[in-house]
Amino acid sequence: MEQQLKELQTEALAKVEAAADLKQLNDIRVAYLGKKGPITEVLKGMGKLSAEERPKMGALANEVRAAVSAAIEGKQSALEQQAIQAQLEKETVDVTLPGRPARAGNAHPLTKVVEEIEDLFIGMGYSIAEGPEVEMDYYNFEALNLPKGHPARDMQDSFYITEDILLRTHTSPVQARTMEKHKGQGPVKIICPGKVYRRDNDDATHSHQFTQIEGLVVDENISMGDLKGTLEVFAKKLFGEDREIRLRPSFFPFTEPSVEVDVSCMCGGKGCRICKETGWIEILGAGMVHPNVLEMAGFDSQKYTGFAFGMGPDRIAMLKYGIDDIRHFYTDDIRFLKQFAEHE
Ligand code: 2NL
Repeated sequence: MEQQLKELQTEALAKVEAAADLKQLNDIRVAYLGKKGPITEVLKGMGKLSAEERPKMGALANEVRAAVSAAIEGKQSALEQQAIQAQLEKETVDVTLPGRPARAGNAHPLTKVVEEIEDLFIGMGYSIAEGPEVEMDYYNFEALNLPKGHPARDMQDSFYITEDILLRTHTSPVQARTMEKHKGQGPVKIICPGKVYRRDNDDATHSHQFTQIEGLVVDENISMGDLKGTLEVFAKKLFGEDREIRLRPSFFPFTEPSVEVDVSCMCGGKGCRICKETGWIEILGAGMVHPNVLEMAGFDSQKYTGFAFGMGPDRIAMLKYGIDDIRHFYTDDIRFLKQFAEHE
């Protein structure tokens, strides 16, 4: 029996040593140390032994068990250690590699111009108002003194969704809506930036989608002088303190009188390609809010007056950055857009 037990121990230890992974090791544990294992089997023969021999064999059996158990534990931690080592080697990180910088984007040139203009007017006490791009005929046309049948509401010029709903053709409906909310109480002092839509054949200077910023001031005693002073501050801040503005008479259905506003060219009046040799560049349209527009929005046109203006940031950005084609703003060519990054 002693011989049998010693052989079992040698055999078990050899198998433990040879175990290639944790599963094999566990199978060995179950096979040798389990209740139905060979050690238990050998001890069943104890009945044939003398009273003297029995405790010795019991002790030896326990030694064998302990030796095999210890060998399994030792092998188990060795295998676990090996597994961790293998994983570490596989997932190794080279901390000396140079980092990959996250690519920072940049604001769209139109966004930059719009934000610069917004900041200018915020500095003069204006609030920014926004409204829907899908607009009702009433706010887009009717409330702006453009009654049914007016040529400016021609189906040819607008994207209609239904008879009464269209993509706004200017940001004026935002101003009409804002005035209405004031319920006849001044002052109103807002600028309205946003996307507008007209049916147009796209070319270098026309786009069916473009950007507009309109401004509106309604209060008691607002005069044409306030309009001129405001636009002069605006033009000098945007283009430079050395620039002048001039007003020329014009016509808009929603203002009376109406003006076209030019800023003096950076050529200093000598005449160049940009100002087409005139010394002046047209930058916006403006005027005194038509009394009909005030009345339709709920303002008493005897008590209140106002001025309004509208400009195209697309055109201003083209002038400012020397861009020759309006389509660059809307075709999302990253090579074009990247030129407006402030760093890199
Ligand atoms: C232009 C001219 C203009 C307005 C827009 C306006 C809005 C209301 C009342 C009166 Cl609610 N006027 N807006 C006035 C004059 C000119 O835009 O050339 N825009 C690109």
